[in-house]
Amino acid sequence: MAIREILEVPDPRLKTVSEPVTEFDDELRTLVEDMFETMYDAPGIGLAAIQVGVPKRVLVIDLQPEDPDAPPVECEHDGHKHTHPATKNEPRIFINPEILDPAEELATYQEGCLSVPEIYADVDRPATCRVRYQDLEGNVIEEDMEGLMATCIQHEMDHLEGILFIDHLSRLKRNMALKKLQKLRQAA
Ligand code: GNR
Ligand code: NI
Repeated sequence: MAIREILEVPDPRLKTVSEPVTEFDDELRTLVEDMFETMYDAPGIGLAAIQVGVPKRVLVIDLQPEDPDAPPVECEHDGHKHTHPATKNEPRIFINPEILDPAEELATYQEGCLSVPEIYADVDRPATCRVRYQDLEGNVIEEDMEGLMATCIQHEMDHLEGILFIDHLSRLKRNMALKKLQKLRQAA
């Protein structure tokens, strides 16, 4: 496993339209492992392969990343005392995902993106949707999404088309966001 470098704006590779996965092989499994490690390290709740420079239609999501600062929970069973992390990870893998039946109703979330660090803005997206995707073995699965999961998967699917959340903002707001990012970088 390895943490990979996350591409940031204005890297032109972030505008790539990613290619479908055709081989469900070791290379894919290594990519997915590295994406989780990179996402948890960042930390973020989702990551698209293009964010680590790989133009393949692969997403990972975990809405409940383990909080490294949370105090561990002590528990006792079978006569043994032990500690475990306070939150449980829920890693999800989506290969070749497609959105079906996006709701007309919109939901607004304040979004951020590991490729647009330290910038946050409200984005409206369909509140619910159905997603058809493949798992690591290539099995096709359909699932209904709502809440933060619906928003997050739509944000990640945009990356597969070379679209960033700031592309959903007005030109004025997008330019303000990019200027702010430039300033933050100069200060660093
Ligand atoms: O970590 C992330 N948080 C987030 C918050 C609201 C909506 C979408 C996201 S995804 C983002 C990680 C990322 O950049 N994924 O592409
Ligand atoms: Ni993102």
